[in-house]
Amino acid sequence: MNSEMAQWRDFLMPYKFALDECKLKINMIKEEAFLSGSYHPIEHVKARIKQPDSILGKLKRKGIDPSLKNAADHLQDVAGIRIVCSFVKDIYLVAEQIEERTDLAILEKKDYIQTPKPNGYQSMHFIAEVPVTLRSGVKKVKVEIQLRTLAMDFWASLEHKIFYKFEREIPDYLKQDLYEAAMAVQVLDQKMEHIRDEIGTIEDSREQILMPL
Ligand code: 0O2
Repeated sequence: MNSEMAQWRDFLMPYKFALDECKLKINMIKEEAFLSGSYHPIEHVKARIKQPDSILGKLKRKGIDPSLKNAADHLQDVAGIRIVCSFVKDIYLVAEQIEERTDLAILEKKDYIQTPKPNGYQSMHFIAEVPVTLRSGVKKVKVEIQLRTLAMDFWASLEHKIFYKFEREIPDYLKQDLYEAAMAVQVLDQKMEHIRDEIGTIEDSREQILMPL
């Protein structure tokens, strides 16, 4: 392994461990609800570490000299975890549980559901700080936690693909279509939540499995 690769490996390692810790905590929220037979608001969870070329590209776009030190100091989303829920209310329920945890610190919260971005993007973002125990001691590592509904996730993943396909310059006619689709996502989320509220709690038909301890 050359020295540049070794530097990246050492840089990314704490982010990987922070992400592992974070996944465990989110899965605990999910499993606790499931195993105790109460309503479980999380559909699925995905995690990713930003690739070196994306890290350097993001620094350059921000007008910051692309170095590992600057990535650690200026980027908050080298490690990212995405929690996808069925309903908007579930997002706020999970967000509350995350904020109440004492094993991570919330440094920042952006509510793009209450105030969507001008392009229509909706999600709740947290920047969390997770303590990671390394051979050299405890390091506090930042992880971006995104919470979305299934419909918001559908929109954001398509918009993301289009954004990259057009090299970050989405043509106006598509911007308009995407904005209209984002408005449709809002309406769909409201309608689905209304239906859910009408019928009351939704029971999960899956068998409850007793986990071996
Ligand atoms: P990628 O490729 O997903 O990693 P900041 O310095 O905090 O003001 P930043 O980091 O852009 O700026 O913060 P923000 O707005 O919280 O966005 C962080 C991430 O949220 C993005 O990471 C995306 O994953 C997602 N995101 C934000 N806005 C949009 C959007 O308009 N559309 C989509 N599809 N995703 C969005 P990256 O590094 O931009 O992208």
